[in-house]
Amino acid sequence: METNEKLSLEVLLQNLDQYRPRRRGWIWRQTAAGARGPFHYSQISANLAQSVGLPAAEYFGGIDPQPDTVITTEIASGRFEDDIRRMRMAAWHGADHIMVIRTAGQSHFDGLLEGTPEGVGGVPITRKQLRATRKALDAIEDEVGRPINFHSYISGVAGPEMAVLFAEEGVAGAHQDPQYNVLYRNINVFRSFVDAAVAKGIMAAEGILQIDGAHNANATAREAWKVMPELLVQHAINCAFSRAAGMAPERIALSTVPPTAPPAPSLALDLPYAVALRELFRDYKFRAQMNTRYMGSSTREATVTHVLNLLISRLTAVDVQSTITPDEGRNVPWHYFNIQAVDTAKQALLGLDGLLDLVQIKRDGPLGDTVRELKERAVLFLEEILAVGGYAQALEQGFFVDSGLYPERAGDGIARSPRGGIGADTIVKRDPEYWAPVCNHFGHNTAENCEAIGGCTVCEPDKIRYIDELDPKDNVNVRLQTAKAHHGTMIRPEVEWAGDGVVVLNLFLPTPMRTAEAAALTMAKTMGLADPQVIHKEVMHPAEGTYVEVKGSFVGDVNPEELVIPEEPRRLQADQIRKFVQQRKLKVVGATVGEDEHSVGMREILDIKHGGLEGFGVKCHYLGTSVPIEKVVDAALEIGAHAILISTIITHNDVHQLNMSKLHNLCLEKGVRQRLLLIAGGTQIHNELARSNGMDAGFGRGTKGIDVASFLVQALMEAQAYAH
Ligand code: Z97
Repeated sequence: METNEKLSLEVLLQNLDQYRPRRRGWIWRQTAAGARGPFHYSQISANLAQSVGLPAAEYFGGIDPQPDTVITTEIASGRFEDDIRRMRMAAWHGADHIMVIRTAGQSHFDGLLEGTPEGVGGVPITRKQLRATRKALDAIEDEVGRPINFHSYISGVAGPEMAVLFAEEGVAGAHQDPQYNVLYRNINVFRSFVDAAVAKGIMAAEGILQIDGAHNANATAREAWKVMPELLVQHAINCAFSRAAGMAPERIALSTVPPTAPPAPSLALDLPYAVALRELFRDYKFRAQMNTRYMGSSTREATVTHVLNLLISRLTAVDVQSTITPDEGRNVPWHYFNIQAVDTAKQALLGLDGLLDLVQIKRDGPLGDTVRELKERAVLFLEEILAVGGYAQALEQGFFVDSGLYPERAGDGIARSPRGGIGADTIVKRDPEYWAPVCNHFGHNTAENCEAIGGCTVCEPDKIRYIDELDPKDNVNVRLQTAKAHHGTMIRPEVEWAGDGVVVLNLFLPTPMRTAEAAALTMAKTMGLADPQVIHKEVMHPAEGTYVEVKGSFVGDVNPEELVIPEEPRRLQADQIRKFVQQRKLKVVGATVGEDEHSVGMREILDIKHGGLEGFGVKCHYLGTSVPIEKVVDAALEIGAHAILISTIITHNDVHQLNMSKLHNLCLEKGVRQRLLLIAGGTQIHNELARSNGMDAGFGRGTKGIDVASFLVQALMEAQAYAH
């Protein structure tokens, strides 16, 4: 795959029947503490071969250190052909754990599907979709030079089949927790645990990392900060059950979540919880996810919560850092929010590098007391489960997802009958003659391994029957054709699917909220956006105004062939400029010329404070405003300047053009034009205009000191090369 070429879906979809995953099982990052640019880091891993660094990296020589923690992105557009492009962007920003959530609950499917149907609720997990995605990830990991863990969910009554499919197709991580099925998907409790044993046995054999589902209690409970004892209990149940099914502790990751978020005093509640959890489950891995329960539609607020959660990750332990997107609270996550959330994690983890070498968690005082109390509450909870007769009875009595702080009960828990639910009464006793279809099957198998059946599909992938598509109308080829017919090579904005046209407007409207909302929608329609919807609003003041975000679809297209793209000015690196300036001892003279009293523009370009030429070491002689052209040239000659910078704002009767020409001609007359670079600036100036009036360059609105400095250095370098 070429860096400057788009991923080709056509190539990707070819010969999928012959595709085999290049490896199986989960891969961790290796800590590689050391220097990156001017700094030393203690919690980083190897650099990527190619990547996109944080925006501020430009001040530090373009470094892009990678934290030691695996970083997750959750992709959920519902169309794998679009997800794949997003994965590539995420990997370049530092994600190496790609979780694909289906927009339809996968557990609502009672069996495995083939092909890539979209149906009503998004593409379900299918072999074709897994293969195409894993194949794309192979190419992406070659590009970034780091293994990428591909992840999905093993849930529902087809869980065991899904586990086999994942093993066959090289899926490296999966959510698996029988409690999830029971509580949130109303699957019969016995069926769920039997299925889980089978799925976990296969996951264990393949080295697939498991993430549990405890965090869902926090995401669901009414007063979610009170479920802390229960979260500990849910983790304990899944860990113990997983160990019994043959999983190694280093392949079991607890899905941890700080239970609350500001305006709650979150650290005081979340940090003791995190400490208690890590102490109780020392042998296990931690997948840290941000709090999603108290997330609304403000991306700013969600990002702050995420960063506070990242602080807890660095204060305790984290092996996998999740990055829920900051728009999770209001819609299906969008491309750029996935990437921004990965950057938020990378940025905060790097910023907090070595935190525990600097500060210590204070055990005596409120933290230690709460840690002890939480553990006691959790142990009492487990004892009560035993006292009422076991898990099924506790479930029936609504012990779980109750919003009381245990042992209090609010009576709002999820109650499930052990005799009810999906798949009730479907468990049959295994025949003494049972032959398991695949190796590492949980429980009794007449054959020791698959040799007796001539190899299973996990060991002999050629035995897999690959079905490309089942539905001639609902499949990826049709979707790609439709997208192409609609958009071809035209450019359209997108946030989720190719050519969806979705854009967001940010508006401040000086009216109360209700009026602002209606006005924003009218404005979006006037701008030509289809289906406008208000996706976020915030009162700035009840009377003075409201901030509104509106999404809508841009229905036009832009033809890239017809675009007039101005030549990109070449900007040099600040260090490169500084070095050259120092060697050549660059001097310039600057003035606002003619009868022009404007001074701000020229001074911004010269002064050190806002990144002007002085900051690069250029000696600047500023002559003031309304300076005659003759005086500017004389001053330049007197100090031996390399360049003259004139500023001209007033354009009445084309005086700006006259002044530029005058400067050029005077330098010619004096025979010094060759040794002086002439530069003009001002709001009405642009490069072509300046050059047509004898200048070497012209700079207009938005110019920064570095633009002028880059030009100066490049022009002098070229002159030097020419002279040689
Ligand atoms: C997370 N942001 O990263 P279905 N099993 C478990 C789960 O937690 C889930 C599923 C299966 C979240 C991801 C919530 N978790 C979303 C233990 C879902 C998948 O089979 O599609 O219904 O659910 O944990």
